[in-house]
Amino acid sequence: MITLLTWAVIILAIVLVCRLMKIYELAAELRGGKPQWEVTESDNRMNARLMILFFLAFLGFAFYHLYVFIPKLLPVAASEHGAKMDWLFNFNMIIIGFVAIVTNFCLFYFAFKYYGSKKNNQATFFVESHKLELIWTVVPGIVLTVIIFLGIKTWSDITSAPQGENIVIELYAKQFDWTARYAGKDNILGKRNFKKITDTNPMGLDLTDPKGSDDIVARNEFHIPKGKTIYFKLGSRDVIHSAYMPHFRAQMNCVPGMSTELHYIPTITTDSMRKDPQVIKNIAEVNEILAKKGEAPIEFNYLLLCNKICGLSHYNMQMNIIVDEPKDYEAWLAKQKTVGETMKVETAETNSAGDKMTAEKK
Ligand SMILES: [Cu+2]
Repeated sequence: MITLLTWAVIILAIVLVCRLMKIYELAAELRGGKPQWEVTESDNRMNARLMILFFLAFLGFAFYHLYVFIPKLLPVAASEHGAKMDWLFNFNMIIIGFVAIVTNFCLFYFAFKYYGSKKNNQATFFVESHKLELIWTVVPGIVLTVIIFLGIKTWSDITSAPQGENIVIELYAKQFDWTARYAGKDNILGKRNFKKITDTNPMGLDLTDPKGSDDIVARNEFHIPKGKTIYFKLGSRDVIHSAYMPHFRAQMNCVPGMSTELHYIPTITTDSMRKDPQVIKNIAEVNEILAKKGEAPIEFNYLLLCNKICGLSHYNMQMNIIVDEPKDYEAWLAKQKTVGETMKVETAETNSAGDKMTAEKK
């Protein structure tokens, strides 16, 4: 409410200043000053100086925000290809930034230099210059080709099937949560079929598929080992979701009825990332805000988020990713139950519940 009132006051103040200026001009005209429509050389000079002032203010504003917000961006990339993506991003931003500054400087500087004046400072006029046209076509052409080539190469490295040993994990999305399924000892995921979806089998796992019995299903959080290739297969049960793992610079759509994939090699464990100075600082800032709200503090975690607006609880569709040292990962994995084991327990439970009901009916 206070924000709304503040904006209302600012807008009213601007309207008031405009009306006062109008009254001032009309009064000046009545006193025999210059008519409103007449633009003098000093008006032009004033506007020319304002052009330069605007350019400098704009530049200052932009750099100030870069200075304030860059430290709040994501910490260092936690995957091998993430470092390449960051390099590519910075490379693009430097080119875009350089071109934006140069073109804006020219725009405002020429408006300043050639302001309307009786002095002879007219710009040179020429109809065409093939040489100039060639330069401004060929140079951007070459730069864009380099950018696109590097982008396509990095993209295909990430999305093509990985070379050598890897750990297959399926990320299964539904409104509104994630399930991770490890392919188990055989590293092959068992089949799933939407017709087999039930309350106890929300992924629709095909329990008759022998390849699926060693699969491991993880909810709430999933672990991956540092330094190993993780080969993600992505699926969705209902609408399009998008698996977004910002710390690893990875994102891919999850589309119902088809399987998409991507892979990466994690390079920093969760424990080491928690010791990163930028992470410590940013988490401290978040915890300060939480403390003011009377909420419990949080710890840094890598996240799997949904990055496709998929419905009402989309904002809350997330899962923690824990990057372990390989031996800790093996220890965690050894403690997990396979689909064969859990489904047997659940089937037994359902059967015994069913028996109970039949018994009660009798
Ligand atoms: Cu979503």
